[in-house]
Amino acid sequence: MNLQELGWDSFFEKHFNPYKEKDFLPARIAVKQGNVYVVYSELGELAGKVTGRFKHNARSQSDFPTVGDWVAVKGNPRTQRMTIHGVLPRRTKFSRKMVSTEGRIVEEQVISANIDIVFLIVGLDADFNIRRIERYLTIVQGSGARVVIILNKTDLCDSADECIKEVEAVAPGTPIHAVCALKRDTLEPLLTYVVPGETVTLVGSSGVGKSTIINTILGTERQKVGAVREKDGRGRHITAKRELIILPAGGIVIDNPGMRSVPLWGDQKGLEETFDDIVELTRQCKFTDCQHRTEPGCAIKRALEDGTLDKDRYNNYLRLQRELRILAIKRERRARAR
Ligand SMILES: Nc1nc2c(ncn2[C@@H]2O[C@H](COP(=O)(O)OP(=O)(O)OP(=O)(O)O)[C@@H](O)[C@H]2O)c(=O)[nH]1
Ligand SMILES: [Zn+2]
Repeated sequence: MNLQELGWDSFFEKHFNPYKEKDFLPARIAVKQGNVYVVYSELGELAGKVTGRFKHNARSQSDFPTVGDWVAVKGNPRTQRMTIHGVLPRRTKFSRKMVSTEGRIVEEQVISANIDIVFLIVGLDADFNIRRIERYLTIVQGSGARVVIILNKTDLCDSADECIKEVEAVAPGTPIHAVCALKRDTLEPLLTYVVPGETVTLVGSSGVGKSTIINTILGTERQKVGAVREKDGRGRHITAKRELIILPAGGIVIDNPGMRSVPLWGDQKGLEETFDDIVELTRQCKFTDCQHRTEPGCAIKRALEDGTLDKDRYNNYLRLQRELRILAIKRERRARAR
C-alpha cells in the first residue's frame, strides 16, 4: 500500500514532520470498533489502540481518531500490531451532535475525517424533496468537502429533467448527475470523481440507493469486501467491516454507519454557503440590523412578495438557522462547563 493511494499529500506530510524524527509511521484509519482500530500503512494492515498517554491527554471524544483520520503509529510488521500516538489535523470532518439525557450538553463526535468529495444521493422517487436537499447541503458544505449531487432512480421518475432544474436552482454551480444505480453505465460519470488519492463518501436518506451505488462501483458486494477479523484487548475476536475501501482502480470510498444518518451539526458557514442568495438579499436591506419583519426597505420582504425568493426556501432557511443557533448555545454552555 503506498501512501498516495491512501490519500496522503503535502498537507499531511507537513503535519507529520514532528513525528518523522521519532520513527513513527503514518497510517490511515480504516476501521474503528470500540477502542480497537485497524489502519492502512506502508506495512500493510495493522491493528491496535491508542497509547495510554494519548488517552490521558485527550480532552474530548473528538480528539480520538476516527475513520479517515491520518495517525502517527508505531507498528510491528511481524505481528501486524500497532499503537497510535497522535492524530494529524483534519482537513475536513463530519461530526454528529450528542445530546445528554437532560437534552442539554452536547459533545462533538467526529464520524469521518479527510473526505474530499461528498456524493449527496437523492432519490427521484417519493423521497424527492428540495427542502431536504437544502438541509443536507447545509451540513455537507460546512464540512469543507466538495459536493456532487446524485439524483438516483431515474427509472422511477417521469420528470427527471424538471427535478434537475429544481435542484440546480437551489445548488447553483454544484455538479448534478442523474443516474440509475441498477444500470452500471449511468454511473460512469461518477467514476471521474473517484480517482487515486481522492476520498469520497456517500450521504443521503435511507433507501436512496447508497449501497446499490457502492456495490455497482465496486463491481462486487460491499458486504463481501469489508470483513476483517481482529482480536480486541482481551483476545476476543471482533468482526468489523472495513469502512475505508480502496477501489481496484484507485480512489477511496468511506462508507460507515454514522455517515449514513448525519444529523445537523454544521455551522453558520454551511448555512451561508447553501443560502448565499438570502445572505446577499439581507445585505440589501435598508437597515443593517433588519429583522425582515415590518421594517421599511427590507429586501427579503420585497423578494418574497415579488416571488424572486421562494417562501418555502426562506422558511427552511429560518428553521435551519434556528437549529444551528440552539446548537451553538448548547455548545457554548458545554465549553463553559469544562
Ligand atoms: N428502481 C430502482 N431501485 C433502486 C435504484 N437504486 C437503488 N434501488 C433500490 O432501492 C432500495 C434501497 O437501496 P439501498 O442501496 O439499500 O439504499 P441505501 O441508501 O443504501 O439505504 P440505507 O442502507 O438504509 O441507508 C433497494 O431495494 C435497491 O434495489 C434505482 O436506480 N432504481
Ligand atoms: Zn430585511
